[in-house]
Amino acid sequence: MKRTQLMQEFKEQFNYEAERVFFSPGRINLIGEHTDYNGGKVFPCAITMGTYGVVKKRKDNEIHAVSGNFLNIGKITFNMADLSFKKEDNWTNYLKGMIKYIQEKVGALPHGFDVYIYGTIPNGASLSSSASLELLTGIIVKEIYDLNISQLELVKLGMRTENEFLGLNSGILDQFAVGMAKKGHAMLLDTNTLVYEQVPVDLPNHKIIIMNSMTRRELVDSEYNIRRQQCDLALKQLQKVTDVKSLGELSIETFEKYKHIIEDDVLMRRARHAVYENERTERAAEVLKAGDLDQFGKYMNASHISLDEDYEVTIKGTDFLARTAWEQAGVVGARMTGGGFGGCCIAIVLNEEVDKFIDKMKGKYKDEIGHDAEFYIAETAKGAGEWETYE
Ligand code: GAF
Repeated sequence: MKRTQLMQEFKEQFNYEAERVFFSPGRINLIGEHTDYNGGKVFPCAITMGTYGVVKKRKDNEIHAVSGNFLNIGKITFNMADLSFKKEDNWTNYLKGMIKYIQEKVGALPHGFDVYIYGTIPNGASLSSSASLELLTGIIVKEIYDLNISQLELVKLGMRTENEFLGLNSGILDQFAVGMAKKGHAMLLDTNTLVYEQVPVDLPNHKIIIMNSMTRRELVDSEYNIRRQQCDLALKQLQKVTDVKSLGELSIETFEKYKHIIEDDVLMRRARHAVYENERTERAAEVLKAGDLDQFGKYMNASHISLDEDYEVTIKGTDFLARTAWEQAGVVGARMTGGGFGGCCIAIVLNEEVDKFIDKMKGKYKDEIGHDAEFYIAETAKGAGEWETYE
C-alpha cells in the first residue's frame, strides 16, 4: 500500500490533507492454539497484511472515522465524552473501547481526530483483524497526543477492549503478536508471565502459505467462550489434587496421572488439548531454533489433530485444508491457525513446490467444499507503529 494513495483517500473523505499514517499488522500463530487463556505458551508472528490509519487532529472533541472497506456505511462520528458501546457504531466500537481505556489510564485527551482506515486482512479469517484495529487505535492515540504509555500497556488495553467492551473472553495472543512483533521473527510467549523470546523464522527454502477457508461458523464468540469455561471447569477439578493455578502449569506426565479426576469426557479432552499443546509449543520452538524444520512440521500436524479431535474447533473446510496439505509434495506441516470455527490454516511449503501446491489445493478444495479458498504467502512484519518506519 502506498502512503500517497492512503493520503489521497483520506483527502477524498475529509476534503483536507492528512497529517500522519500508521500501520498495524495481522498475525498468524505458528503453534500454541487456545493455550493463551490457559496460562500456556504461544508462538505467533505478525504479518504484512494489516490495517492502515490515516489521521488528522481535530479542534473539537469528536472522532470522525471512515473505513475504506465499508464505504457503504459512510462516516461514523462520536464524541469522546460518550464512549459507550453502540451497535450502530459498528466497527468503530473497537476505537471507542481503546480510547475509553486509554483515557482511564492517562486522563482525558485534549481533542479528537479524523481517521481513514483501510484493512488488508480478510474479515473473519482468524488473522486478527480486530486486534490489528485495536492496536492501530492505540498507536494513533499514543502518537498524536504524545502519551507516555508503553506498547505493552496498549497490548493489555487491546485485550481489555476485546474482553470487556466487546465480550469475547480471549487471551492476549493476538494483541501481543500485533503489538510486540519483530520482522523475521516469531515470539515464544509465556502468557502466564508475559516473558517472551523473539525466535528468528529464517526459512530460506520455504514459504509460509496462509490458506483461507472463506468460511466462518455462526456463534463463533459464544463457542469460544464455552471452550474457555470448559477449561476453567477442568482446572477446578484438577485443583482438587494439584496446586496448579492454570492448565499451562501442568506437565503431560502430571496430567496423565490425574486426568481421571475430571469427571466429564468433554472437559478432559479440552484440558488434554491445552496441556499437550502447551508442551508441543515449547518443543516446537526448540526444534525450530535448532534448525529441525521437519520436526517442527510434525508438531504443527499434531497440533491440528488435537484442535480437531480434542478441542473441536475445526470445521470441514479448515480440516480439509490441513489434512489435504499434509499429502502434497514439499509440505513440511500444516494446521489451522487462530481461534478456529472457520478462518485460516497455514502450511510450510518448499519454495519450488509453492505454485503447484496452491494450484492443486485450489482445485481439491473447490471439488470437496463447493466454493473457493484463498491463498496468500505470509511475510512477517513488525508490531504496530508509524507507517514511515515500515517503508
Ligand atoms: C483467538 C483469541 F483471540 C486468542 O486469544 C487465542 O485464544 C486464539 O483465538 C486461539 O489460540 O484468536
